[in-house]
Amino acid sequence: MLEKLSSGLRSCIERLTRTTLVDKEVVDEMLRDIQRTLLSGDVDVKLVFELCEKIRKRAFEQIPKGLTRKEHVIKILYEEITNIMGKEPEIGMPKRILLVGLFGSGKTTVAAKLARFYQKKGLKPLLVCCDTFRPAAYEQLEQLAKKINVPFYGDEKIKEPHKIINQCNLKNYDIVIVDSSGRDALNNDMIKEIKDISNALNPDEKILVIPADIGQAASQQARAFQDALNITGVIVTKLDATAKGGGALTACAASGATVKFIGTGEKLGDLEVYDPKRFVSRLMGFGDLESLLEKAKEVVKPDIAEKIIGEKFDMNDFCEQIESMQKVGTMDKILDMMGLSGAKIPKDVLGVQEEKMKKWKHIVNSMTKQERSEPDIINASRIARIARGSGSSEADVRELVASYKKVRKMIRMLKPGKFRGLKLGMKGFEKLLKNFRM
Ligand SMILES: Nc1nc2c(ncn2[C@@H]2O[C@H](COP(=O)(O)OP(=O)(O)O)[C@@H](O)[C@H]2O)c(=O)[nH]1
Ligand SMILES: [Mg+2]
Repeated sequence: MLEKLSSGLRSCIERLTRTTLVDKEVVDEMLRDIQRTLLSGDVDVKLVFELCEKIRKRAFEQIPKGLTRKEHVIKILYEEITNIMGKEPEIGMPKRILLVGLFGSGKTTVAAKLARFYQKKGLKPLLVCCDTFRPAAYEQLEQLAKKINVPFYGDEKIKEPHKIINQCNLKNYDIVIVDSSGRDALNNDMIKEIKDISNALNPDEKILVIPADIGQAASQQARAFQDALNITGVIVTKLDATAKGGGALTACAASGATVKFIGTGEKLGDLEVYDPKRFVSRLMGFGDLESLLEKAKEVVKPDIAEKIIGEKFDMNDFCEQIESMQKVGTMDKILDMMGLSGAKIPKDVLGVQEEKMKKWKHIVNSMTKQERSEPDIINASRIARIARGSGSSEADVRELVASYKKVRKMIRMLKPGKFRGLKLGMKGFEKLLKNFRM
């Protein structure tokens, strides 16, 4: 996600960490890099210059006790960038959410993602289709609802969306999420339609859905919807698919709108509560380690990663790890959160399916204790035995062993200075995952 912005910021920090003396010249050079990086990510020019001025001023203020100048500069860089990324939202437990936005912004997808999000919190959501404008809008939401096993309501015969709300029994649900029709632009027709729905629904949240690829134009769009419809927040979607995401997020913040969630992929699990601090620390490659930032000192210390990550990596670790990954998301996302997104993971390992996982579990169960802790001893005759014992084919066993070796190799290659010698054991991995569960 936002690879260019991220790699730009990371290389700034890396260069800074390599410098022995942080003087005015070094800071100026860093700021030039930051400017270039942010501007290429479609962040507003004025915002970028203001940011750099602030950093320049603060860089040579009195350094807090216990920090070096270098650590201090990294810390303010993080703080100021977090600042322009907006405020931490309040998510709460709204009872009725109305989603609005232009064509193709991702409303319908977000409706289903939100339903899944609240469902995971143990609530009973209802999805309602009030998009009477686009053909097949009804089926699209109905299918998504089915996928996540959430009740759905809609009526294809009704052409005035607010009447759908009037007809629908909203009472039996903890949270009602309403999808509405888009337009090419916010026009009077759309405003009236949304006001009518809003009067019928009386939503706690009126959320504007904005696709990240519009970049800094998000600011104008957010303002227009705020003025016309009093929206309570924004969801920025498609952050995975554009380099302009930083522009969109900073533009929303600049317009005064609060970004509540971000959409980071097409799958229904690809929705995150937007937390600017966490977001920026990920971009900057600090991983999601808040504590790490309380004392900027630790930013450049590698032992955090080592501390949270255990000692060994055998077949047991591998299986548990893949299982946990499936609960949380794909491994590239997890590595991204850890600030290790540079690591190349074999594609076939990323997409291990549940079915295969089950099979692999049987296979691992048929291994001896020694085979599990020292997978290198698994030779052809052992493969044949394991296949027989687990009721799978030799090819399956070989595939599992090969995948394990690929991941192990990847982990061993993770040694860009700060993560040297790092081995991903299950204990550390789980500790890490806990941080990311909502
Ligand atoms: N890559 C990516 N695609 C998304 C995301 N959210 C939605 N989409 C895609 O964007 C397209 C339009 O989404 P849809 O929900 O139908 O938009 P709507 O017209 O506002 O209801 C669909 O192809 C979605 O799969 C996202 O976060 N990332
Ligand atoms: Mg739609």
